[in-house]
Amino acid sequence: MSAAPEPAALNLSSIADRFVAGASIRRITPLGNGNVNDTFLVEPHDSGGEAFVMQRVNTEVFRSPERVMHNLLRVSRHVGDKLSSSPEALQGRRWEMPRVIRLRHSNGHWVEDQGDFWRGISYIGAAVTLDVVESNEQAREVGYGLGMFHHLISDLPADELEDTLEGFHITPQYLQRHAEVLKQHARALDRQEQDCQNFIAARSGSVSVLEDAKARGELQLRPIHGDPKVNNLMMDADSGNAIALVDLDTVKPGLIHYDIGDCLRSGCNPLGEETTDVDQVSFNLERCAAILEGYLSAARGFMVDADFHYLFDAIRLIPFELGLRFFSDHLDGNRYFKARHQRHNLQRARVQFQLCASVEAQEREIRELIEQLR
Ligand code: GN1
Ligand code: MG
Repeated sequence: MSAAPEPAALNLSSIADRFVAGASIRRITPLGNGNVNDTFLVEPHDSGGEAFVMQRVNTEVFRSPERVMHNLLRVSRHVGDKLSSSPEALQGRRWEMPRVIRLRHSNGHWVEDQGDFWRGISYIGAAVTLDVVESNEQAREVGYGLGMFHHLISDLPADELEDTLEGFHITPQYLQRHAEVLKQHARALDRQEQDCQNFIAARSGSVSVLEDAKARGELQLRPIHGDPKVNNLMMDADSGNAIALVDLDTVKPGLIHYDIGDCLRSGCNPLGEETTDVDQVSFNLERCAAILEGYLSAARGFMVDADFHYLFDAIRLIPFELGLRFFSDHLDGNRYFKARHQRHNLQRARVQFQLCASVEAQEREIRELIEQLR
């Protein structure tokens, strides 16, 4: 786990004061449950000001945080311009784009303090997030949210975004790194670890399906979110409508398939990715139908035949890839994903592999569903 100081030991107030006057701050509390960055909500006194989200970016993961900020600013500007010039894109619904907060005493957008990198982002109020999808209506909204986000950034040229996380979602590279971790791993694998290893070995021949399609020019690099799991979607507190996709660190050029696969692996797992009830994990087909319907209601305009052709592969691959990432990190001493106990990342890996197996067992039904929606 990272050697950076625990957030509790940090002087949060003095960092927050760089973004808004300290005297106006009522409290600072941890927000959400991200696996990589540390996130806080900074709330003002009743008398004024707006709440905002303050984050310490994990620079072990994001080696060039200023490039992450470049992407964030670029995407916010693009969507802001697009919404003011063609508001009809929103189909009459509420949509919010997180804004980067400027420092009080300079034109900068971040604070570097004792080797840490901090930034502020506007907080989207009157909204809730879900850790698991509980109904098909919610599933449809989750799909719509990702589709709308993709739609809004679909005309931003991918080459205007930096590659902030090299190798992110490139499954063959994770497999390669895993082989190295395994080689360095000193002790024998226990039963659960060996099951994970066998699961990976049995699928090592099919991990490059999306990268191969990209190399052949069948799939195009586009701007993507990178991490559209369900709890990164904000839903309007009254209507339940999806109104924003947050956590924009991983926005960069990629395949929309990574995003669709990630959204489905998160939204179609009713027990959630943190469950300890691994054997009960399954991929819910109804939720999948609803998410894809919602997605296409906003995104159909830019989808081409090849995009549909590789959808099933993405739905199978992304839970496999995340399981592989968790398992590698488990063997590597939990250095990437924050873990609350020694076997946490192993448990998370087993959940994703079980989900992947459930996708494989329903391949025919999922492919039929995709054909119907096409
Ligand atoms: C990480 O930190 P968080 O929870 O937003 C990870 C995602 C994983 C996710 C699994 C930069 O996201 O790729 O899907 O955990 N983010 C990064 O919960 O690796
Ligand atoms: Mg994230």
